[in-house]
Amino acid sequence: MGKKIILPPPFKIKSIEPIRLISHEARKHAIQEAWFNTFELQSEDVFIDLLTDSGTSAMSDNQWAGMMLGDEAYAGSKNFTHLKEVIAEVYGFPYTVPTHQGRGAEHIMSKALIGKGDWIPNNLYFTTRRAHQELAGGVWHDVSVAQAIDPRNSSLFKGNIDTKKLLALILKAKKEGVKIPYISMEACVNMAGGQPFSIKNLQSVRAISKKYNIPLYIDATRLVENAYFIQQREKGYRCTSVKKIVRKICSFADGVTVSAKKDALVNIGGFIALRDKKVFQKMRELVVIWEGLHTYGGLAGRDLEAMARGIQEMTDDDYIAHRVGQVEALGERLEKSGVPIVTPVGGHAVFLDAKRFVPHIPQKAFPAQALAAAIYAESGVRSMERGIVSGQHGDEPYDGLELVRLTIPRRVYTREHLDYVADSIIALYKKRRAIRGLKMIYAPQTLRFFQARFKEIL
Ligand code: PLI
Repeated sequence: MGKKIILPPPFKIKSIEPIRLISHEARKHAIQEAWFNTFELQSEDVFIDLLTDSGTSAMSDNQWAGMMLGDEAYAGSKNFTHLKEVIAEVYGFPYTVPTHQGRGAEHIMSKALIGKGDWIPNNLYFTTRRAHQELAGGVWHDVSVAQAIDPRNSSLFKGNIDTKKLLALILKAKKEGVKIPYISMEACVNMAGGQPFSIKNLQSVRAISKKYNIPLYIDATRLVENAYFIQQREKGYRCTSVKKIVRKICSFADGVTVSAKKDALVNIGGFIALRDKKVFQKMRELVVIWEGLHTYGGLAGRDLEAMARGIQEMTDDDYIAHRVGQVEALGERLEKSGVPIVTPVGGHAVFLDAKRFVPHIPQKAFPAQALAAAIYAESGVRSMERGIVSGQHGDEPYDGLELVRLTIPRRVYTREHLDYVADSIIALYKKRRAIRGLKMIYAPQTLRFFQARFKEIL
């Protein structure tokens, strides 16, 4: 048997942006200046930026060409008409509410649907989605499968909802007279490591949603990656295109909220798409107050056009296979060298398991935060903490995941870039005992990970 031929990216590079690696001394100084929080680093000091896949995609020549066709009319932009048509074709929803990004959509949806004291079942949580549910007076409830927070569990669909937990919550809510305004299901659950749900699970959740007359809204921010995993992993979908799977998933939902900054290959943008005309009317009224008119939602006409074209490009089977393949290849290299990661590798990122990478740092000394800072100082690679700093909420006890996310922007880095990332992390793993824990010296009330400040424990 010959060596497996790895296909190169299904695109070539037309425009470049120079990057540079500053000295080790300068990096150590930069991370101290940033209070050991990678969100506070200056982008110029970063060599390879794996902070996020959000808004960091490289747009295609087709998208840039579309930017020149921006219809900047305040009302009724033709780019919005195009966007609506594309969303109806790809996702299958008749009504679209544009927003400036995902959290704008989450804000409008939460305000439109949630009343004080309502319960919202979620498969784990995403930071901004949960924050908006709670700001609207709702109570977040976790109905994810137990495997979601087990970094070593090899289940293929760790993004599934535990239907028993969901049913129990619905029955409890009925008994206590509490309303459940909708079931919230995230595709490729970010905080679990980018883990997908299966169509089979989605169908069971839909059956429950129908039986109890509770709408189902999907966070479809990374739906294409979820659809790709279904194609590769779920029985019966190997020969179905990703585009068809996306449409099938949406056929089981009442609507979606989307941060178009991920799957949809744009630097800014988001939307809600849905079936219910009455709910749409309500959201349309709200969007005018919080985002902008219902035909631009805080975006320029050119942004709407780039988003419409990105949505058309994102379901290309060759593109998505390469995108997820790049993430998997980085994960494989790290895993082969013994670096502890979350498996199976998710769709958008490789997650390092900080509890095993730096076991000498107790959770109260923020192991994932410390590891993200150490990776930057070692290599100039920027990553993100996804552990107790991002996950702990108020006084709630927290004993869940302690991860560092190496997030791969779409169509931006080559195999050489990712080889450098792997080599640097493998080198750091060999001297991991030298990494020190941190002390938190400042934290904002909500979404503290963005701005929290730390000092090294000497
Ligand atoms: O960053 P926004 O406001 O466009 O989107 C918010 C948002 C909603 N849902 C999910 C699953 C997300 O991952 C998400 C944003 N994620 C960011 C910024 C990330 O770095 O993962």
